[in-house]
Amino acid sequence: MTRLVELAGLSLIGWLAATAPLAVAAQSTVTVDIKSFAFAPKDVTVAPGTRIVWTNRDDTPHTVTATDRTFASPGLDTGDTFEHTFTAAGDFSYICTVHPYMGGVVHVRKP
Ligand SMILES: [Cu+2]
Repeated sequence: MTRLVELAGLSLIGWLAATAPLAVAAQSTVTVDIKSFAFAPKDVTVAPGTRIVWTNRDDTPHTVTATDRTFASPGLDTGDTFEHTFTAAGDFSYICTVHPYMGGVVHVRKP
């Protein structure tokens, strides 16, 4: 009988392990590199709730600054990252304030 309870306990743990990651996997992450004075990729299309992580791969400081200022990074040195989670659908353009010719767009679309 004890053996049966142990087996039941193990299967419950297995069930929790199998289902718990699904519950926390709702937020996905997309990465954008900042390199050679450009955002790569320049355009990304994501679902609402997606987190975007930008990483500066240049030896020059850059920023990630929304043109409507809804998000704005500090100056990012080499290897620094900035992240923003997009909750609402829409098109969100951004630039680097140090080099305003550097631009990118995040398209947030419901799947
Ligand atoms: Cu820049």
